[in-house]
Amino acid sequence: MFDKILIANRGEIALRVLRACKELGIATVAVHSTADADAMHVKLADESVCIGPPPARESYLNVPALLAACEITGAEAVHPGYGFLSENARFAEILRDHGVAFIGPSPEHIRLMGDKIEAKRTAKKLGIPVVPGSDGGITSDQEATRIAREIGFPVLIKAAAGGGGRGMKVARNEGALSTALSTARSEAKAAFNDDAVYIEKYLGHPRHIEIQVLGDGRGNAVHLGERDCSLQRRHQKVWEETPSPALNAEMRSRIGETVAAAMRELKYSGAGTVEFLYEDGEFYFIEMNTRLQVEHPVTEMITGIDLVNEQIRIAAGNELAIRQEDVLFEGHAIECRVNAENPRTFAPSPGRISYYYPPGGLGVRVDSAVYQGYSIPPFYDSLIGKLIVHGKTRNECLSRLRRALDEYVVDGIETTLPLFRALVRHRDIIDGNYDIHWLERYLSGGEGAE
Ligand code: MV4
Repeated sequence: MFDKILIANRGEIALRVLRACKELGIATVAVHSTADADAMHVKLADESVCIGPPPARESYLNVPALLAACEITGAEAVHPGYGFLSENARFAEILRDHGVAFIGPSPEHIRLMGDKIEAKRTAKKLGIPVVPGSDGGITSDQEATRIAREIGFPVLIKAAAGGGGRGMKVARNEGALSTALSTARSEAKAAFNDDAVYIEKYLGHPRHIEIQVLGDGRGNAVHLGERDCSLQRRHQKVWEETPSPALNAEMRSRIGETVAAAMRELKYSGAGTVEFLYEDGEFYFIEMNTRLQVEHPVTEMITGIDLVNEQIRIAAGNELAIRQEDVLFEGHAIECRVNAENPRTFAPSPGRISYYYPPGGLGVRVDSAVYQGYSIPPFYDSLIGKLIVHGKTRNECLSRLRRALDEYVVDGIETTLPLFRALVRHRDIIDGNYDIHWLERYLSGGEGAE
């Protein structure tokens, strides 16, 4: 096992990793920008290193500075958290070349899944159901037309280097196809310096359901069930829950087992998430994320498995200790992402937290790195805390969430707490009756928050 881990991140996820390290008896190194000198992850770590000025490009994404921090402190491994360098294959490779372990999958698997065309081709080959569409990149208007006629309109043009919703164009009919294709191509070139695009059947009203996996790189892998992340705004998830209100135990184990078998064949190492669109009873693979995700706590709440602890043990070379039959799903969990934003306009609201009182009690977990008197810097994402609630049933979970949201006080800045207080009382949410478009429709409908 490692003696010392460097955490190449900030905020609540840096704290999440710190906590796992402490429980494993591993010393921790925090890194921070000059804007984060007062951050909680710096206070709680055994050691800290300032790695640069506020812009992430010059600090949290500064690979030479991170390597130097490893060298100075003698850290044997790096946990990247999510975002920043967590899915950067080159970073994982550079660490390997410097004899530092990357707590995540191999550079090869990160690279493979980073190319959405290759990822889809791999998924299909491994027996995972995919969205009907082109088998690879589209090279001409004629090819696009042929495939679009085959699968039927509307179709969606996606960038190979995209993901997370960037660089997508819908074509509703044959007349719109050529323009959609060239627009998608030039946007992809501008955004990712890669104009490769592919084409898919456009699904009109899906849910976003993702499967959590753990693999040890030796052909052992398990799935930890699904998360329903359909409630999102502009490709930012807002609310995640497990189990999905749309699935039963049999559907869960069917898709879960399909994904786990694929990960065994891939010899996947570490934590990963396989994303699907789910519509009319069918799953369609869209992407795989080769990192720990923001919403991982809901999976932890219903399985009792510490995902970060498992990531660290796997990166240290240990065989997966969990067998599929040992994974039990108990109760229901919901996560609300509380942002420092106006709850109607979503304009960022950085500044000083004058009063802070997080909720507590049975089944309530708050993953946050803020504290009373802390000033949220304007340079990074606006997530200030994740409220995660567990209950025996979905209804118990919702009642507990209503109670916890009413207890939560954050003064001095605007937060999205009022939005959640409204959502948790909305009939469609109570009924679990929502798809990927529900929240944006709700927000534009003028129902407003509160
Ligand atoms: C789609 C789709 C409909 N049909 N693919 C957006 C993010 C990226 N991961 C994939 N995305 C979508 N892919 C087909 N064939 C609709 C979306 C989509 C979406 C997906 C998940 C969660 C929220 C979304 C919001 C808008 C569009």
